[in-house]
Amino acid sequence: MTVARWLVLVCTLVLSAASVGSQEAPTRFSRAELGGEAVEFSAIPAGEFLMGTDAEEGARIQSRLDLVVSPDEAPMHRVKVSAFELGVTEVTLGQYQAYCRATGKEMPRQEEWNSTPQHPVHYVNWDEAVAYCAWASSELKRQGQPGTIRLPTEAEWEFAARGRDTGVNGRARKLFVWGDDLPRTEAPVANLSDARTRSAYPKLNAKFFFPNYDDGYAQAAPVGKFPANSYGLRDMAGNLWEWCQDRYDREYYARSPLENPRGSDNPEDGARVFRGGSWYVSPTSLRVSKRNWSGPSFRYLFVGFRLVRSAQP
Ligand SMILES: [Ca+2]
Repeated sequence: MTVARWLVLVCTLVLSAASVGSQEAPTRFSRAELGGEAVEFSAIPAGEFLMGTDAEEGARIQSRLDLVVSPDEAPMHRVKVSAFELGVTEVTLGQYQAYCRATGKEMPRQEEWNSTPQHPVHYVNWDEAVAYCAWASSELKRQGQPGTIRLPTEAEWEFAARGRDTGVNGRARKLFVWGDDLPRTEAPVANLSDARTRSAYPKLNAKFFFPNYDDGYAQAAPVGKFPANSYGLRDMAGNLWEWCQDRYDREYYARSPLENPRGSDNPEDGARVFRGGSWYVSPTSLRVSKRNWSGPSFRYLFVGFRLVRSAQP
């Protein structure tokens, strides 16, 4: 065998091994019964990713797509998260009604267009979302099931939303959950503030709309109507903003720990983070790095939540 043929053979074997090694493990799904309502979870493996957006990337995004990147998304930084499970969808009206039936809590008001059991529950504030999680954890315990239920940390949320495009170890990094391009009516990717929303809210400021797009919904959509990301998660972009457990600090990324950051521990940082954009915003706020926040008693028609099941409380 010539040296050249030997080199070709070695290179072929190495590439084959790399190819086998790069095959992704299939996503594992599980279910919990909470108050008689099934909740589906996707297993998110432990991993590392690049969180946030720095000024340089922000300038590129602004010049290419005319989208505004907030300074609180910088610096871009590496984060490691432990494995956890994340709800495949936002918590639905049906699931929240089961909680209210089981506990005697009052159902928050819902808009008439958000009225089926498969719509995501809205008008739930952070305190109420945390109370739901505490009840759900006690349900698991009563059933002899492992783990606790809680809100995702902001880092867990962004890691899961990015899917396998982590931006580290040679992997791609994407602007949106679905990729790098703006949504198109021909292939809807998320429920955001589109031409239908503009018709329904003609007095709203034009900056809230993306009028060249029609995703089929003027307001919130039933959960799971748009394509899943690589972990099988639905509506990580759009539909409703989703509460995270973290206290918001606009400068937190500059001092965030590498492993499992949990947000500010300063009680004076009273606001809590929510993520993901909603049916009420344009693509600027649907970027996967976008941060938003409000006080824990804030409730509105564009905020809901999603559950984590985890061994870590
Ligand atoms: Ca829409």
